[in-house]
Amino acid sequence: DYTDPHCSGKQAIVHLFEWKFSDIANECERYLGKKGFCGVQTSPVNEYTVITKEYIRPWWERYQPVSYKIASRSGNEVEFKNMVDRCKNVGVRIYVDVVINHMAGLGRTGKGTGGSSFDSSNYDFPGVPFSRQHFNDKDKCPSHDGMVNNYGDPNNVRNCFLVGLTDLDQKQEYVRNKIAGFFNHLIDLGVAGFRVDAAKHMWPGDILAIQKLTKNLPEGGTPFFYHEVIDQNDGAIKVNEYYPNGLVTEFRFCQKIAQGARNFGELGGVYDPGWGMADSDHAFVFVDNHDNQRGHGGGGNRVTHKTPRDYKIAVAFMLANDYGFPRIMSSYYFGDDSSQGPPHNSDYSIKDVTIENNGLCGNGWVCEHRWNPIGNMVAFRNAVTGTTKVHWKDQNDQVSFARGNKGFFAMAKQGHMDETLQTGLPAGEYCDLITDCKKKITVDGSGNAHIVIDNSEEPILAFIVGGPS
Ligand code: AAO
Repeated sequence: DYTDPHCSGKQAIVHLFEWKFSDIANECERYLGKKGFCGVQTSPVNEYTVITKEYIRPWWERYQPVSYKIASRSGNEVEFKNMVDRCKNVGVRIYVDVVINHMAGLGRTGKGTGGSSFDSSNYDFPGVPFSRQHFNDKDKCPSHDGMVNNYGDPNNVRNCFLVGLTDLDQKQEYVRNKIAGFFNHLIDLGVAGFRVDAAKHMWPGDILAIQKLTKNLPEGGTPFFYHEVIDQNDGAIKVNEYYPNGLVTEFRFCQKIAQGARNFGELGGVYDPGWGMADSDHAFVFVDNHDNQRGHGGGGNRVTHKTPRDYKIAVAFMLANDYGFPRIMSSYYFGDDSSQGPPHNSDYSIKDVTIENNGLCGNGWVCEHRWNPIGNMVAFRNAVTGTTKVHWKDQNDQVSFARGNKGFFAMAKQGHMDETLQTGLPAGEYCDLITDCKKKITVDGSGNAHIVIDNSEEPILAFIVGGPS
């Protein structure tokens, strides 16, 4: 079952974009474990190009592999293993972003982050090794220049070069075995699954063949796989082609939740099956990702940390809602420059994530996952697993609903909510998760409660059966 994240039924992961392994391990121990996070998605961990030509050390250099050695700006294999173990000890699993569609871009040459030499224009990657014969030939690619340029043609999307990245041929047994060997190595080190980068640009059957060569986890079961496929109803590739392979990213959710956060009247329709969106059991959902928060990968007009109030609303709603498997984005601050890499020291080593007295992060790290309406909603998502939305109410840019008889959620974009609402929950006194219990809510014998939300930066309220008291 490629859709099982192997985290004891927990329901949300966080992408600690560009974090060092040592900081991820610290975060597992000091925050993520306690808050009930299922796991962490890391940035690519295998050796890649060191880009200093047109830009110095952009974040996207990590998407140009040189070998499958674990050697990145986040750390080496020893540090990686230490992180996996320390996180696992507190119930948090590691999912690795794996870049297997291609190797480095044409024209790049030199030594990678692990010291392996390479020469992309000659398709020479001795660190694997891969050579010319392992890459897609121009005669298989129907575009004139060998580049992906027609999203209406699957042969073009999958056999040509994505933005000049040397495209591996996953039909070959040799290539499949090298990739599966990389996955198996990561499994031996204790990871629980993979985000498959650029899955849209590989044939689903080829990816599945690689998944079948991949070993089970030591505790049993196949690893978790989620596939990056940007399907915004604008090309030939559809998310449902990837259902046999596991979960698939649902980028239309990013569009829908952005509209909903801006106009609550649209929140009821964030899952729109008529628009081709993946069913809940296959959808991997997020408000923004490391690409579209900065205009890459079909981005634009997404809600991000740059508008914190809308962002908290969007992510809290995603977690309260009953659609898909959610990933929370955790970013570093950046300006207009969409290539800007992570906070770094003068030698370009990545800066530590520091934690301030207020529990938020310093040194340039945003740490959205530590914002109360985000981090504390993970407990809500876990508590309401298996229930559906009931008692939905939606008027005047205010929304409220219950999840079965397990949790109640409300938020008010405009004005002040002051209403008696049916919560569907057993009588009792409950703690508001968003204010860390500063607000209490009393549910009476008929399930009603008086709900008050002020017009604040965090106009959200949520409580669960079995929550803190
Ligand atoms: C860098 C340089 C390039 C250089 C290259 C090689 O920027 O100039 O040619 O190196 O030297 C990341 C960066 C890239 C970077 C790359 C390698 O984003 O800028 O290139 O690392 O360093 C497509 C893919 C999707 C991909 C996305 C970025 O389908 O898989 O592009 N995402 C992943 C990663 C990403 C990474 C890679 C893949 C590569 O998450 O970080 O790239 O490993 C359409 C299509 C989408 C397509 C987008 C963007 O979107 O549907 O499939 O994504 O275009 O090309 C409307 C539509 C929307 C459409 C959009 C744009 O919004 O609704 O669907 O217009 O037309």
